[in-house]
Order: sequence, then structure tokens, then C-alpha cells
Amino acid sequence: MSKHDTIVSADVIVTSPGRNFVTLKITTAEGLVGWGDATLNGRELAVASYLRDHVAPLLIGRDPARIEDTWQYLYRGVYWRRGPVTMTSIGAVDLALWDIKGKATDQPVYQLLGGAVRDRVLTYTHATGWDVPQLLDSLDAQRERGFQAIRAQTGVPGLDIVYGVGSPDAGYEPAGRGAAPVEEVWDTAAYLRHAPGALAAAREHVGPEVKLLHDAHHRLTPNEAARLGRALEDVDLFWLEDVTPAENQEVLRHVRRHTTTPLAIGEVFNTVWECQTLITEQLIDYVRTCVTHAGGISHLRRIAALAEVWQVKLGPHGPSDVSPVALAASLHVGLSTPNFAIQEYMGYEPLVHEVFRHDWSYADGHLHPGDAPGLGVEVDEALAARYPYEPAYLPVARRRDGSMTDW
Ligand code: KDG
Ligand code: MG
Repeated sequence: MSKHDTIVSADVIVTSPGRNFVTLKITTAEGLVGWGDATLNGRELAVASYLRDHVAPLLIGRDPARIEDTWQYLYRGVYWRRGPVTMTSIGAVDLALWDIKGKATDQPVYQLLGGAVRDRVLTYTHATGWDVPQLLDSLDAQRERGFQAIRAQTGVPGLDIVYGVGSPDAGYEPAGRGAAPVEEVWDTAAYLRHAPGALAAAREHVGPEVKLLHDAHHRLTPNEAARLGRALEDVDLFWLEDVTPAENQEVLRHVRRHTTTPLAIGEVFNTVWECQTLITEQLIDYVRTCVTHAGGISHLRRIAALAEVWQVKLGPHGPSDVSPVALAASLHVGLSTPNFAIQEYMGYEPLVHEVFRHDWSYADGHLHPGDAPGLGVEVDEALAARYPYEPAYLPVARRRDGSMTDW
């Protein structure tokens, strides 16, 4: 890429090889191609439109090397800023431009971020079971695959469906295909009665070395969260995730005062400003912000820098709805960021690996972004075109009286 190179096209690809993914392809006049992930589960087409209608035309003719200026232009230059749709769109552009810069300089992106500070990135995956024996089998299966850190979720007696708990023989997918979300029934009291015992059984089964995690999916009040954290102290969790809804960050003060169980939050945050109170008051131990949904590599690094000052670590979101392009970007950040702790990795169906051919790899509970130039992911556009978008939504949950619960 010479200093005269310019962006000539920015195309949005929506594909559904088993689940929906939105991908941005930026091409330069000198023929470099950069890929960015723009997948926002259940709101995919809103981001596709934001990119196609409002961002792509502004990128044409711009200098692809000016990553930070483009970020500032799309964030500060816009009156209506923040929010998941905007920040995911900016994230996709940012990822694609880092990919281009890596390819132009023949360097993997982590080298451009200061080089590796570790040899590989610790990862955690998910174990689920409708009941405790099934959960223990699932934990065994993930340990056999080499995972040393595992998120454990179980069904709750009396509830037919529990978010995050898949059937043992089907791949886990949080979004259900169809024109409207599936409605689940949720009972916090039943969950609070069951979860501590199930997690204690998990700890007893795996022994002290395995890192166990648990996700409450934003469903609790501050006091319920404090009670759960306290009840889980002997389980020695690596983290307890998303105990309360993300809006009221002050409530974490109450939770923090009552438990030393490590807390993780932030997969639905989109900017460093949403992380600010939690980080600077040390109300959390891990920030979960995702490279795609929080403005890309450039912005995740700002979150990491603020967190480092306050001894908070990064543990980014990486479910099956974050594409292999975003996973790669998160791994490049992980390899080069001192206060990066762990990367979520749920894996993908085989077809997803064919559409997104990636250099990153998994071995022995760890991931490595690979040494290909850029992000190290190439998209098979012809294959992607064979799987058009299908409407799919995350479920919604109602309490037993029919009223909606929080996410
Ligand atoms: O799209 C949202 C899901 O990916 C999310 O609910 C999964 O909570 C989740 C997690 O921690 O992976
Ligand atoms: Mg979560």
C-alpha cells in the first residue's frame, strides 16, 4: 500500500451458514482487501443498512492507513453516536482497516499492536446440562477437549427452557430461527435455590484447578446478585458474569460490598464510557466488551488501557454469534495486551469454518491468532452467497405472572 492508496469500495455481505453473520469487505485501489465483522445478534440487518447506506459512501476515496482518523470521523463526527448499531458498524470498519494495514506491511496485526506479550491466549468454553449429572458429563467432555476454563450452566427444576442451556447432542445456538423471538418462562427464586448446589457439585467434580465460570444473564436484582455471589464463594468461581442489568452500574457497589466472588460484566457495552464507573471504582474484575460491538480494535484498546490502570482485566465476549473475523481480532488484542485474561470461545459449526477460512487455531485450552498478515481470515464469498439471511432472534423471557424479565 503506497501513501497514495485509497478505499474504492466497502461492501456488506450478509450470510447464514447455520446462523447469521454480517461482514464488511473494504477494498483499496491497490487491490488490498480488509475484512470486518458487523454481526449484531437479532439486529443484523440494521447494522447492514447503517454500513451500506450511511458509512460505505463516506469511506470511498479515504486513505485506508488513517485508521484512527477514520474512527474519530465515524464516532466524533456524527451527531447521533454510541449505541450497538453505530458502534458495531464502526467496529467493522476498524477491523477491516487493521486487516489492510497488516496485509500492506506483511505483518500479523498483533505485531502492529506492539507485539506479543504472551505465547497464546487462554480460552474458556461452555458446559451445559439440563440436570447436574448432564452438566458433569458436559464438563468432562470439554476437559477432554483440553479446556482448562469452563462456563457451567444448568437447567432449573420447574422450568422447561433455560437460556444458555443447550441439549447435549445439538450444537449450542442462542438465537432461534423464525419471525419472532421464542418466549421462555423465568423464575429467579427457583434459579437461586438451584444454582449454588449445581455449581458446588461442578466444583467437587472437576477439582480445584479447573477455572469455573457462570453467567446470570442480567436477570437479578442487586440484592439477589449479592446473595448469589456470597453463596458461591466456596465454589471459587473464576468469574460470575452479568449479575444485574447493565443500565444501573451503581448497583454493583452493593453487590461488591457483600461478596468477593469475582465479577465480570460488559458484553452489551459499546464504549469505554459505559465501562468507566465499573472500572474506576473497581466494581468488577473483568470487562467483557467485545471487539466488534465496542468500536473495533482501536476502541477495545482504550478500554484495556483504562482497565489496566485499575487492575481490571479483559475477558472478551466470543460466542458463536461473533464471527471468526472478530474472534481473530480479539485474539490479536489478547496476544498483545498485558491485562488480557481470557477469551470466550464456543467454537463454530464446520460450515462456518469453510466460509471464514482462518489462520487462528485452538490447542490445549488456548487460542493463537496465527502469523498470516493482517487478521488472518479470508471470506469465501461464493460459498457465503449460498446461505442467505434468515430471520433469527434471541429469546425473550417472562416471569410466571407473564411480565417481562430483564436481559
Ligand atoms: O448474542 C448474545 C449471546 O451471544 C449472549 O447472550 C451469550 O451471554 C452470552 C455469553 O456470555 O456468551
Ligand atoms: Mg454472557
